Amino acid sequence: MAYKRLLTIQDISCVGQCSMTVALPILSACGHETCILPTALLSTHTGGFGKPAAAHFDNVLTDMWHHWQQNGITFDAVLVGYLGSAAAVQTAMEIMEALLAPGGICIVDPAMADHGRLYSGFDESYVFRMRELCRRADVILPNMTEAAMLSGLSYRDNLDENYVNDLADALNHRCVVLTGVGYEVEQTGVLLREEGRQRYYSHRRIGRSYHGTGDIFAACFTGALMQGKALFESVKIAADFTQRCIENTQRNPAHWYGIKFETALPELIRMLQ
Ligand code: PXL
Repeated sequence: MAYKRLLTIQDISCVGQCSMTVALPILSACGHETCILPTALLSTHTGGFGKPAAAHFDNVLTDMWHHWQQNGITFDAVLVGYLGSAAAVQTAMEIMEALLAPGGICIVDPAMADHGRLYSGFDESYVFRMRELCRRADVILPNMTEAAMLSGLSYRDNLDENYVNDLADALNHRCVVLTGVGYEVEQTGVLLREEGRQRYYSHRRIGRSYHGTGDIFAACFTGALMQGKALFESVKIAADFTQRCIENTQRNPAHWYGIKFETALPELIRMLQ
């Protein structure tokens, strides 16, 4: 198994099974040294608990990575997730520029929107900055809403292949992993567009949509890719793992706020062997 040093930059939502509390265990289970840069501390995610208590770390982010730089610390991959402020987007951009090891890659999940709407607290200027960040990434992982916002096309929830192709074209990025691409009620999928070549992984859509699935997918995709799996193989592993996590959470209304991803970690480790 490869052992890479990764950095993930995202918030810590203390309760809610998303962002850092999901990425760190998944990347560790994938066998990688995982360093973290938390951009903010929130009591919960912003998806259903009301307004969280929050502290943003904008003032210390630059000192943090400068300290790493003084120590000659670099990363084989940087995974960027939910950031939460314009300053944190700027920091992520600077880190991607300054701290990548030779041959290292930057993966950006532009976590800012879903179901046709921005997450609370974000506005057009955040989308603009995220567009800049995505331009600098090697791989971007938008859902359909984020892809529409990044590309400037209007959002649609009933998809057809023409619209999805137009969206992938309009993103105009060398490597896009588009999630939530479903054409039927009980089906969804992931579209990989890489240097003009396109592949689609279709899988069963289970139940309603769950909070944090994008974060699970992004961490698993990154962990698999850094284990030397090919891009499309990493897409499949991440989609299968996410689906298994959802299966393990279904039929449990008390668990409306997140995904029981921990229950599927042993399976992920097997998938990577
Ligand atoms: O899952 C993405 C995410 C991460 N962090 C916070 C969020 C969300 C989505 O709503 O609110 C704080």
